Amino acid sequence: MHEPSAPIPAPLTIPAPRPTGSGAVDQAVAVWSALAELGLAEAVLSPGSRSAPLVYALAADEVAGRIRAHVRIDERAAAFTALGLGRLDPARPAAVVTTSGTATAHLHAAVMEAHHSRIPLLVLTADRPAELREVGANQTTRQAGMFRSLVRLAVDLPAPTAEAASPVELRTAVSTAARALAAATGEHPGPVHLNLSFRDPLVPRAEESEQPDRTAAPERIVVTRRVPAPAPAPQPVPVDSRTVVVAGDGAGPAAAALADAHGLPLLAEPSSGALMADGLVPRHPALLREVMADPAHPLRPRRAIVLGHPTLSRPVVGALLGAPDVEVVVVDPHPDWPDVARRASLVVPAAIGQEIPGTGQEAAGAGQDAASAGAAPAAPAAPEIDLVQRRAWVEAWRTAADAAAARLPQPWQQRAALAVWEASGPGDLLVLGSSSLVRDLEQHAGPTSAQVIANRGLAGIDGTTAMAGGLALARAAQDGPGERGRTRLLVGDLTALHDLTGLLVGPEEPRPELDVIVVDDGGGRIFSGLEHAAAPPALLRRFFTTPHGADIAAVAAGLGADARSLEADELPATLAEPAQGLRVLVVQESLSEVPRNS
Ligand SMILES: Cc1ncc(C[n+]2csc(CCOP(=O)(O)OP(=O)(O)O)c2C)c(N)n1
Repeated sequence: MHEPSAPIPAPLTIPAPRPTGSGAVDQAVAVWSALAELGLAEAVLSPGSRSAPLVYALAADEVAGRIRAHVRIDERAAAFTALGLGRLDPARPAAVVTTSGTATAHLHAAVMEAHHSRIPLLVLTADRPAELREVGANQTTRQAGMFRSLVRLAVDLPAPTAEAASPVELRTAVSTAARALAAATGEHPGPVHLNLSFRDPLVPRAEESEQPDRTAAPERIVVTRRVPAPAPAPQPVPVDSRTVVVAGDGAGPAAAALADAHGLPLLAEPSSGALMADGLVPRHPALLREVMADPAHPLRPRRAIVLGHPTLSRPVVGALLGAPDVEVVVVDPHPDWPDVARRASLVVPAAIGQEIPGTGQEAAGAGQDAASAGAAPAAPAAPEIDLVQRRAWVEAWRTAADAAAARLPQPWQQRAALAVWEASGPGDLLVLGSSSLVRDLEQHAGPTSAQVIANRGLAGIDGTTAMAGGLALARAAQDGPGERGRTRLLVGDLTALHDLTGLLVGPEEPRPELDVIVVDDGGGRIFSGLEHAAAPPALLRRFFTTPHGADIAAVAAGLGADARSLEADELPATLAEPAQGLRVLVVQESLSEVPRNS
């Protein structure tokens, strides 16, 4: 028999909502009450009529003050804001609420990112009742189930009775909301979709005098609380002196712990959450390219243990994890583990390293080989002390990585990215956009104690500013005053322009404390470094680089941000200034040479 490991939680109930004269509002009150009871504390709403019951319900006595509301005009910005708001605490996702029709389509990108990044997200879309579907009713489309396999749960909840939701309708809504939250935060975290049909009236109608006796104890509705399964038990993974640990996006401290327990080199992405490891090999991609191009290279690994979601560099994802002589082991508790080269021989939900005996000598040999090639001083060979040999190997990796990185060009954009990286320390949160800057940091940045987050689920350039705003708002709500550092977002100019509505935070809304640093080089630099670099220059420029000629600081200021343009050399000093509110710093190489649309 198993001993119970945790106290049994007490049953959870909410009061049945007081009748409002609108079944839709009654049901919305019940849904919010249940979600609040289960820990949901943030909701992002976009304006619309069909979703009005969810707005009125937020102000109802049963809910008021328990869920913080944020309003965004653009549903895509709303959804990415919710993604950021729910990202720091996997047990407390945020909700996004829209009206019916095309509004729902704008949620799609955030739902995709939430699916691939495994971020809990509650999507609540309002819809018309069955009698108004497929008959040409205004703003009515086939939105039930529209996110298909991207969501962990999709429910098309029928509309409650017009004037008052019945007990079974309320119980159904509450139980569905609880099930949705459990699915979003369960063993495979991600987005869920509740399509809520509302029948007129959509506004509360009851006069105070018509309310039932407010002193009577209301009937209570049970709220299902699902206790999540315990974290999976670690399974042994083979480790030897030629093993490296790869920490992709979101790998977390487990990657650092595994590497350090065995003295292994750790090849970590900036948003891995593992950059504190002793075995970290900063600036590894250029070296890894050399290592994997040479089957006899003294640093060549024979095994890679992968945690998180690696996507950034071809030397890691293609050359290392695709090499026929490298055994790939993946550590991932979810059914959609990453294995791009389809070479993983073992997948475990959590790992504990198990040394393969008899390979200790080779680590010392590798360290000495690399050192004699001018890469690292050899540690004294001490075969009986395995960790000493391993340290020599890690040192050899580090020294060779620095040497390979030093041979690369250092464009001004990269220096700007490093200035932002270096300005971020303990307590700070750095959000990285997709594209070249995150790769610059993977190639050139050192360790950091700042928290680093990026949308690497699908690496979109959409919604990044809104997502960072959500993160900043969540941090402000979590921490006591004065305890948190700054939240910064580092993006390219196309990424910034793509999500301008992410800057649109109305004057009555909670305002994110956020620095948006835009490295404006007049288009997408990334394409010049890919195979398209060989394209005819005019074609590369117009169809890939995509010059825009926009004055981003002026646009951002027009949207209400405290925005300014500055030259790259001014960035370190500007970042060191005490900052407040939503700032946009548009960094250019030289302010006098920026082409503008007239
Ligand atoms: C929504 C979306 N559209 C298109 C892309 C393809 N894409 C990847 S990077 C990029 C250019 C980004 O340019 P910028 O933000 O200026 O960054 P830079 O490359 O200059 O660092 C584009 C269009 C994408 N990732 N996501």
